[in-house]
Amino acid sequence: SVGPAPRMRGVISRIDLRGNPADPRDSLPRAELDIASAVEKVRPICEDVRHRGVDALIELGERFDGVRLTRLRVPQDAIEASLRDLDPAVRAALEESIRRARLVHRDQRRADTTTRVVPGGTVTERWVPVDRVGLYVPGGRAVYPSSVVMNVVPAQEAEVPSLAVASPPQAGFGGLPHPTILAACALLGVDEVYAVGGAQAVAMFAYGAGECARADLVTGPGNIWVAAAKRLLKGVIGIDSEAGPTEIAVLADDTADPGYVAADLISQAEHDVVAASVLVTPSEALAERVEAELAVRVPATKHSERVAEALAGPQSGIVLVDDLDHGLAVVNAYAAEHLEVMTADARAVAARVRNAGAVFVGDYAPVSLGDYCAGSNHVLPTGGCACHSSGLSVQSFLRGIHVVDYDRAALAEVAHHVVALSGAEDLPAHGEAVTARIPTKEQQA
Ligand code: HSO
Ligand code: ZN
Repeated sequence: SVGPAPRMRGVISRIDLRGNPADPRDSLPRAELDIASAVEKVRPICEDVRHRGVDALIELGERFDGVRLTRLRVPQDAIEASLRDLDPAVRAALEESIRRARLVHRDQRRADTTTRVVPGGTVTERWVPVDRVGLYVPGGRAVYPSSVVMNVVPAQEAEVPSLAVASPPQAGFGGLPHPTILAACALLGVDEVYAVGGAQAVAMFAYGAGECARADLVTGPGNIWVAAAKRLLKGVIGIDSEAGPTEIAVLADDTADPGYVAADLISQAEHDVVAASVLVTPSEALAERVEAELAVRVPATKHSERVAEALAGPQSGIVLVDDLDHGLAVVNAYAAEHLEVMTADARAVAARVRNAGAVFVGDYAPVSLGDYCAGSNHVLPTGGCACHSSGLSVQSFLRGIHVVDYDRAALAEVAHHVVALSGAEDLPAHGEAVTARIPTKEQQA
């Protein structure tokens, strides 16, 4: 990095970009994840699943999850039992989360469009769901029934006809995936669930194995091995994104409540020691007050060690900027997975954000609302990918098929242009496919 050296004061470092007109990209904190070398490690695993199918999956489950299964598919009665045993408050919350996500995702469905290019010549873009999707749900420290909701709801609203979930077997639960994962599947009406985790789950969906037919697309978060398998098998199977560690950026001025800012920075740091929490502010006074809040709140939170490590890491920091315009340039360069805007006239400032997975406007839209119950999706581009990619949506499960429908007169009208372009590209047989139908004047003579 060519930027100013970060200074550590207390729980989080400070990066002073004031009076620094250079491209902020070079000075912003961001961890690098070495997926490329993980790809080499998962390659033999994926090959093994490809060639030996279920036998390989059973051996890999024993090796990586410490459970030797006789059947990978979770029996229907185990899925139903998990729902019966689910805490009623959690059940009610999941139901509300599902209801809100359905409202939002249903509205995302695109209508087919038909364009009449000329009389007798139309192009229709028809949106068709993929035939089958595999949804990966992690099961280590991160047991997130909310992620089941965020993956399954858009797939269902896209009307994907066949949908399966894979989640690692848990030794503590008789080799089944975590019961809250199974309960979320039950609430969503998902009955095809496999106790398979990690890179091998991605390979199972890509190649098919035993009862699990191959899928066209795999979505869902995961650790570095899952990300590596997605990168390796992309092409064999479609993927959503590689989903790196969670990030929150907050753009705030001196009108922001430092307690809210600190709580939100901590909330995403709670995910992982490599999670990123970044505050961008033109206000040194706010920076100081947020640091003071962090000093009180970090030791008091349940996962304080993990949070402290994430906040102290090189991927987190408080970035001081000249003014809000500079702040916007910085957050746009950073392209955070989640961006909160807590400034005067937050809505107008948020409207100027160009790069972010999701934007949270004002004091009452913390990221954790979006994680669970806003109706928005929480599977979002990380690692700066928000400058070219979107979060998961109904669109992620659809393909646009162009349907070209021209009658003879419409083809005849444009025939000479096709012939001219085919000649220019030295592909005369392209033109001949047209003149076979519509003889040229010379052919007619
Ligand atoms: N913030 C995470 C999603 C999540 N949070 C799941 C809690 N549970 C990545 O967007
Ligand atoms: Zn979260």
